[in-house]
Amino acid sequence: MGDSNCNGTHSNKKALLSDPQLFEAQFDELVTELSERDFADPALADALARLREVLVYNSPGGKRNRGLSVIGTLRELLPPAQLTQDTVQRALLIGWCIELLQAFFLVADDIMDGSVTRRGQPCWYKKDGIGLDAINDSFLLEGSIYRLLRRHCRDQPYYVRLLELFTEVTFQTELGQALDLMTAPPGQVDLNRFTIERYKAIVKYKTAFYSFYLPVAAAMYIAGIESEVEHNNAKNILLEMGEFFQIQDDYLDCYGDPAVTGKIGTDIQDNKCSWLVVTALETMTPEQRAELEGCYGRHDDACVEKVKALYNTLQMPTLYHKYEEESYKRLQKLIACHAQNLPHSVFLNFAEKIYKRIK
Ligand code: DMA
Ligand code: MG
Ligand code: MG
Ligand code: MG
Repeated sequence: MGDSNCNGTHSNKKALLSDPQLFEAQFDELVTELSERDFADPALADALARLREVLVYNSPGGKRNRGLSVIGTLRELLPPAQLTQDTVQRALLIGWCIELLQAFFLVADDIMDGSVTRRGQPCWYKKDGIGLDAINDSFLLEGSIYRLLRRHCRDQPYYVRLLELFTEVTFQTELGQALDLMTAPPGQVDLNRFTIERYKAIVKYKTAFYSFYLPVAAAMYIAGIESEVEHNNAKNILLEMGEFFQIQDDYLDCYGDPAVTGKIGTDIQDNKCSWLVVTALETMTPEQRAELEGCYGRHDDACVEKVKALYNTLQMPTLYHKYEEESYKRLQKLIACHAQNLPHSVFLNFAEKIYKRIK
């Protein structure tokens, strides 16, 4: 998924742009389409201006990995001759739909997690005059996905598959968020809840489906690959990658640099079933467990510092880096035996992007 995807026809200037450049270039058009073209009723002007504002505030600043991997995967699946300009534009558009799905989840997630910053700016609900109206804004972001898919893909043979994929993955993510929230009731610390089994269920559903399976499955449907066996093979590998990705997210919540990640961690305060707490519990003494019981899940800065000090005593960064190495090796094996008919590059490109990331 490099920057040199200048596919053929040099007569068209657009063909000289890289996928990330084409992707960014599509955004303004998409905002205009959603906020100006669809509804002619002047009575809606204020609401559509709000939609524009929501889109513009909550879409930029991310890494774009999810959105760009639709076209990235498609380029691995189809020979260049079959990749017409239209197909490329449609794959980018579907990529934007995944970015919108992500924006929808994040606006809501930040409210539920009581977060302060996202992508280096205040969370949308934290802005003056927004507050819990952000809930409806998250619905607008979700609804925008289906307006775009309808306008751009309804005549495609894969349209229904794509709709089912987006709705299914959305529901899986919502179930995952439900597990995440139920396992972290505010003010009720119960370390017995934090098992590795519960952890794996949470991250599979809240992160892996939408972040990893969704973009690849979408590209597979565009390329005409519908077989359940093929999709399950891909899912196997991608859910494993998704699990690792969330483990990284949990690690970075505590050990990342907010200037780089763009967000300030809240997992300790929020009583979250994070990889750090689950793993730390496996190695700590009963005394340390009692100490943790007293300071986890509290919004008091001194308590948070105590938890972090305990993580350091238990050498969590070292354990994490060990885990990262092992996970990388496991993944390489999984790709070697499960990728089957799919090009290994589809998965290797992904792996390259996520391992050793710092944001
Ligand atoms: C992310 O979980 C899951 C979704 C569906 C947004 P999280 O709360 O750990 O994410 P973040 O660290 O980005 O707030
Ligand atoms: Mg969060
Ligand atoms: Mg969350
Ligand atoms: Mg997190």
